Amino acid sequence: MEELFGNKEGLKPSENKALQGLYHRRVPADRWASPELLRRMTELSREMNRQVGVLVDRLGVVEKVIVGDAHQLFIPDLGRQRAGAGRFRGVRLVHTHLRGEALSKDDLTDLALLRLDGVVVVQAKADGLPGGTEYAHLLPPGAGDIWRTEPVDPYTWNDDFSVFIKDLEAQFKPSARDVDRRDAAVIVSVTTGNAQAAKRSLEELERLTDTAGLRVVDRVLQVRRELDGRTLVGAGKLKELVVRCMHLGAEHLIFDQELSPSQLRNIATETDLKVLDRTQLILDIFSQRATTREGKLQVELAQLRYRRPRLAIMPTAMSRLTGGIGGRGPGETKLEINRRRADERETRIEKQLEEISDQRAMRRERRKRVGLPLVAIVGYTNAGKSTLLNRMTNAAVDAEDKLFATLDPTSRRLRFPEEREIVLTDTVGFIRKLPKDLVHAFRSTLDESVEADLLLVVVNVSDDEAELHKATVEATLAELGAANVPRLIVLNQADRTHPARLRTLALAWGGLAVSGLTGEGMEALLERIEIQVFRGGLPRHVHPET
Ligand SMILES: Nc1nc2c(ncn2[C@@H]2O[C@H](COP(=O)(O)OP(=O)(O)OP(=O)(O)O)[C@@H](O)[C@H]2O)c(=O)[nH]1
Ligand SMILES: [Mg+2]
Repeated sequence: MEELFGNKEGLKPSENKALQGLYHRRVPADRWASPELLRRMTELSREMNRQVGVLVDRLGVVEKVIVGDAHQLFIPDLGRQRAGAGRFRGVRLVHTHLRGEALSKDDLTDLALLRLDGVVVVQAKADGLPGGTEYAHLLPPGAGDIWRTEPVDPYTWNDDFSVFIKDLEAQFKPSARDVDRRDAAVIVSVTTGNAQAAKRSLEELERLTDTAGLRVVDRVLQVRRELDGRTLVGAGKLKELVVRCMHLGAEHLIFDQELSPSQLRNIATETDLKVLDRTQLILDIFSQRATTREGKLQVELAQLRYRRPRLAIMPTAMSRLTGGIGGRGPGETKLEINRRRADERETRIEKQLEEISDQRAMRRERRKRVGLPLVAIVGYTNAGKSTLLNRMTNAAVDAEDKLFATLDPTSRRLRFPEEREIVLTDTVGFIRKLPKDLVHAFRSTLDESVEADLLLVVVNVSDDEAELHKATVEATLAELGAANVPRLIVLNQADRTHPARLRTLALAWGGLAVSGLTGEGMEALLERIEIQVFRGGLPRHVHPET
């Protein structure tokens, strides 16, 4: 016996059996529905005073029979089975209405959110025969509207369904001109505040998405008076987003705001898309880029912590919620484990990280004993920290126009006249809304900056957002407990900054203008470092050699 779906409460055994009988009906593959099927459905519907529906697949087979009450019908969970990005579900819903209602908002929502091939509604007349009939389907990109409805005569309706659906899907397919084969993503920001700031942050999210290996195909910014507690964006917007993703062949929906565990769950289950937030994206980038054992452990720890509350709320669907991007990264396979194992793993990593951190501290001690002051290069991601290290020490650290190019800090010795030396360390960049767990997971790496004798705070002053970047860096340093470490502001990328702006900022911040790329200002910078470290009183940790 095939299973019946929906609201089965109060169904008599005979009614149950009659409904089961619908599983034996077949629709010709090239028809939306057959007059016989429609008639049987309206008949049953009228007898039971309930809506009756069937999901029909592309071969014309009745996949599911659903029963509702007099007013509505709930479609059961259809799982994630779809032919692919930008494709439809492969089933259409055919169902009855009892009170002459036209296609309802619910029907159209199902159409969009479930990506049904189409929805057919047929009125069950008082005598049990089919009355007014209508169908609806989603519209391809550029049609101006999300969907279209069309009335038909249930007795003579002979539109070719298989041709129709093939055409429609072809119009939904991302164009073949697209040579970029990376997975497509739609990025979204919802704000109750300043739209301009949100837009900038969204632009940054686009760069992050790109770094993570996804292709941004659309950006959506919604300004709302209030955030929606359930799904962050409103219900209408969410529906639009799903259709947008379908039009563009995007499987990923990425939010600039951190989603609460329940928001993540709600959006993921309602849209059937891979849902990520900024935090998860950053974690994903980190997991792709970490190379040292320490870096990998740190990322895994942060991922475990991010996932824990989400694991609790949705224990069975973890891979779907937090599979990240293609499930890459060091910790990825281990993340499928259950919660208890996750806790154990977390404790183990914390211990291992402690050991590594101790070794690091010992190395620092040793350096201090031999009298080597430590200078750390800190700053917003992509500010030019690694370029500066390379320029100053002839190192060959990877420097590129990418967010988070550096994850594992590199240290180099730098000689000054009179046999004096410092150790110069490159560090992980900071970013706005940097997840707290990540900051803490990277504690041991970032301790390099906390314990430094001098911080070179590198700011890319050619960026419109330089002020915000600097403030973000200061805030993160304070969070790390490095608020009181002496610092030198480095106004980097001077070569492509307007001189007037350069002067204003240099005055305001008391910093030095340089270019890591051209080397301009380098001598002055070295001199300032020398003065601060060797002449402006002894470095914090260096004891006089008597
Ligand atoms: N024009 C110009 N470009 C620069 C300068 N300094 C760095 N860049 C460029 O900016 C980009 C980022 O430089 P990186 O040195 O990788 O920046 P970073 O701060 O180490 O970045 P992360 O490690 O990703 O946080 C690269 O494309 C550099 O070539 C500069 O002074 N002038
Ligand atoms: Mg770098």
